[in-house]
Amino acid sequence: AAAKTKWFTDARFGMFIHWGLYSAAEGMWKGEPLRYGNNYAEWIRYRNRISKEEYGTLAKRFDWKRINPEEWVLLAKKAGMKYITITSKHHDGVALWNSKVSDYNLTKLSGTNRDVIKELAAACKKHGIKLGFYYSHWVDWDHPYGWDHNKELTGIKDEEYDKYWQEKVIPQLRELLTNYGDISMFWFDMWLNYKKTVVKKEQLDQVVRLIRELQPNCLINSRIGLPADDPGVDFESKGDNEFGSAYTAHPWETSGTIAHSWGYYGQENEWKSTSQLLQSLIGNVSLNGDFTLNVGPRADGSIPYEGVRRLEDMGKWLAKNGAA
Ligand code: JFZ
Repeated sequence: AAAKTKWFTDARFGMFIHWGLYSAAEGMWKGEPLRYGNNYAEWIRYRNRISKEEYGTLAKRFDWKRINPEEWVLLAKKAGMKYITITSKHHDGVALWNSKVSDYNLTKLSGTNRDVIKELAAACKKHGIKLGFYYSHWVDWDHPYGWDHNKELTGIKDEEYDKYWQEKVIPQLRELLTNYGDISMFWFDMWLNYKKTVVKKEQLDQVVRLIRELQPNCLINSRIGLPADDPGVDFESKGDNEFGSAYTAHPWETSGTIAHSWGYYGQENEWKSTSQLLQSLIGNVSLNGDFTLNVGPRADGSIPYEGVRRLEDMGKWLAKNGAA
């Protein structure tokens, strides 16, 4: 197991990318700001109760002449990062790739022939950066039987939820594990405990088996919802405020975002300072952990200047002071 995770513990620093239809909304919907909650711009479909059809029109705002995933990879390299984890499907249920499982994906909705995941995979390969996929398995606001928090009130039958799992989660993961070359990790999302939610242990085990079968070297994070010492978990994902917090025997990382929101937020005003970000990185590395730092590009693919500047400054610091 140690050999399998060596690249990850050696990597120290990675890039998280939150990018999807929500990036085009920029935290505003029809002149109304993102409704109150966690203030995450990527939650706008749920917070502002946007219909499927209307939400889909955000795809028209993507500027395909400008979008170039290779730029993300080059920036990651400049910052001294060794891997990239991108939101292949966030809670909104929209696949970023040209998925055959559901037409509700970025390629089809924006009427392009581009597949951003394919382009990112090629750029990562070209520049020696490892590629991982964030995939929202538990929450899906699009599939009629996917989980959204309204279902805490309405309830959902186990058979219905399994329909979502078998119709969408499993076939989409199969696509991601088959069509995009070597995948270094799957970063599943949400703290969930299968004993307390709609998700069943067997469903999580099914996902683990699929990954082990198709890509035995691909790492799986603890946010899949299994205990950190479960054989299905390769590394532990800590929360945004758990930098260098507790020693753990397992390989681990903290994911943090460079501002407050994960997805692009036009009104963002909580950018972390470069020294705070460096302290998070150093704090984790001192306890043998990684730091996965998130950026939220706009719908034209560009990363805001505030983010670029911080990543470049971190890269400069690392070039001077980091271990080779
Ligand atoms: C989740 C997502 O809802 C969010 O949109 C983003 O993708 C982030 C990386 O993950 O948000 C969480 C979930 C749990 C905690 C914090 C953010 N938590 O328990 O601290």
